[in-house]
Amino acid sequence: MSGASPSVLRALAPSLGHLQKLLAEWLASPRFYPLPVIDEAELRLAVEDLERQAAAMGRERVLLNIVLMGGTGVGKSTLLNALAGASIALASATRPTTRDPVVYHHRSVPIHLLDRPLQGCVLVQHERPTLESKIIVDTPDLDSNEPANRARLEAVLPVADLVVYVGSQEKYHDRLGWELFRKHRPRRGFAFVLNKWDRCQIGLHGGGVRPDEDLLQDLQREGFPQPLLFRVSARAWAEANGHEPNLPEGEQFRDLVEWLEHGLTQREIEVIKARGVYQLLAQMEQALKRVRPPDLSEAANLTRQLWEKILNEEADLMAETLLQQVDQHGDVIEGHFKTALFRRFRGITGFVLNLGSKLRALAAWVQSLLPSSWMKQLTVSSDPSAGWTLEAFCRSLTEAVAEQHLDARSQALPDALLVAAERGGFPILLLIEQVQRIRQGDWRGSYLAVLEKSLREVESQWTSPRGIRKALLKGLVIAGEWIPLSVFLASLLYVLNSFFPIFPGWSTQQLSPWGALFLPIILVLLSVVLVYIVLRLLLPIRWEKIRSGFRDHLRKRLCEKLQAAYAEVPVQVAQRLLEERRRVDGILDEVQRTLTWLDSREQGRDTLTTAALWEKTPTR
Ligand SMILES: Nc1nc2c(ncn2[C@@H]2O[C@H](COP(=O)(O)OP(=O)(O)O)[C@@H](O)[C@H]2O)c(=O)[nH]1
Ligand SMILES: [Mg+2]
Repeated sequence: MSGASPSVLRALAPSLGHLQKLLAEWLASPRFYPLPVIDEAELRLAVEDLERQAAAMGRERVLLNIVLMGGTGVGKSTLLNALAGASIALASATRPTTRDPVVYHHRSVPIHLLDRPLQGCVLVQHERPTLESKIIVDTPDLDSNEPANRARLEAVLPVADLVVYVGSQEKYHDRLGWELFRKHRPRRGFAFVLNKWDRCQIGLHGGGVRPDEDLLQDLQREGFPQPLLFRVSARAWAEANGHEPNLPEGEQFRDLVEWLEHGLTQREIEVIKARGVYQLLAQMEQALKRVRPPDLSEAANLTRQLWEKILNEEADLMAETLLQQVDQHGDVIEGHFKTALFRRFRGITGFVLNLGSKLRALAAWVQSLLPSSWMKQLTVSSDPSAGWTLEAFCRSLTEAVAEQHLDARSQALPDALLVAAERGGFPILLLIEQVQRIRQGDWRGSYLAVLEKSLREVESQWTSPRGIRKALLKGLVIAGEWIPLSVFLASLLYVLNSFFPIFPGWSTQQLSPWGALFLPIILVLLSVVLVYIVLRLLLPIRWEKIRSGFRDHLRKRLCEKLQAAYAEVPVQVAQRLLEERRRVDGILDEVQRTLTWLDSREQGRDTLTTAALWEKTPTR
């Protein structure tokens, strides 16, 4: 990274603006894949940063924010006063004090061009042309007992392009300061001031560890092989009043001023800005990679397979449970099927076969007319035509089974599915909500529908059969219509012939009047009984026979219900994640394109400045 020219920065502005928009839109849109709080906070900060940088880079003059940061009493304010050559920042031995950051800037910089967090600070203007594009900020102590001070510092740090970390002989590696340094160094350049150099001298002659060397070693360990470090006696300069102060050996305030005024050329400023943007983008790249939803297509397929197996087994078990309950009412179902079958018959056979149910309907009607006290004495039959409906029958069955078994099973099923998902490598956190919602569905209603539908399916199989059974039934229906009628007509003729011989050749016995009356009836009934016997023999309706077909239907329907509810969930979730992943990839591509472009512009050359101000460990 080096040699960023204004044209580079200006060319960067639209890309940053575009990225900011993409990122902000994505953060504002509803997301299925959860974003860790820390990453979300980082990306939100990045949005602000991008907006700020895009605006700053689009301008004619690029400004550099230099923020003095350090523990309480190290002499930051004294240093700013020394730099300003006047007492502009309150420096004192008594603390803690609440104070606003002091912003030292050139007169030509209008307030609205200062970054927003700086606009509300104490603003001190100067007319030094060598500091025209540099804004120096004295901040409240980072280890202040006053939370408000810390908050003020935290508000200013994000807009720092360059941090001057100020320490003193007794305080240059305190925990809080070092933490802040570590937090911000990937994003900002760092220079170091070891203040109160006059005091350090005392230690030097005592033969102890030199604080400057100790600090340099610490910084080397942190990845700064050649940090920019100034040994300074700020108080001496602040109190000098234009006179030459009495300075300890190796004091470097002049070097610090020289660097600030002349070392940080416009070109250097731009390098630092470009580097800052580069670091911002590199961090965004890392954050986006972290929050990129995973591709779970394979895990979803595997999980679906595992689920299908579980759902099949579950359907089998549920079907068996329902079947056991239905078994207890096999006779009712037989009766219902028979009634339905009998309805196919017409003529005399139809009349006789359906007589039973007609009588029962009549009985039920009469019953409904009787006072209720009487009703109790008359047993209410579970018969298919007197107020009995398949729906009500199924409902009471379902409710009984649900209470005993099915409810518990439907509650436990999702847990089994989630365990299997884990085995399939699918993060269950992504499934819990969906699965929970399905679990809370109206499962009793589903079981009822399945039971009723299955019963109706077998009913139609048995009462409207196909193939050879269809032909048989058709034959029987025809036989049932014509045989009794023919028998009736034949017996009528026979009876008539016995009284008035119409056919002289047909020898008939003399019939008694009773015989003449009953013979046709008996013969007709016998023929109906015959049809009925043949019907029972050829198309028997017995629960044991109905049962296995019914079980198959039940299994199939239950399986369909369970599969429809659950099986697709992993794949759907994976698909959703893929869509979100594509969106993140879109932003990531944009970030990487910009980084590559910056790389190509900078041709990987480090200037002395960036080598010193930035840690060595590459962030990308
Ligand atoms: N001996 C010595 N004392 C200093 C020096 N610079 C600042 N001080 C004193 O350190 C105390 C804290 O200074 P101040 O600027 O308020 O520190 P801040 O909290 O970092 O802003 C004051 O009493 C200063 O006079 C220095 O170079 N040498
Ligand atoms: Mg101060």
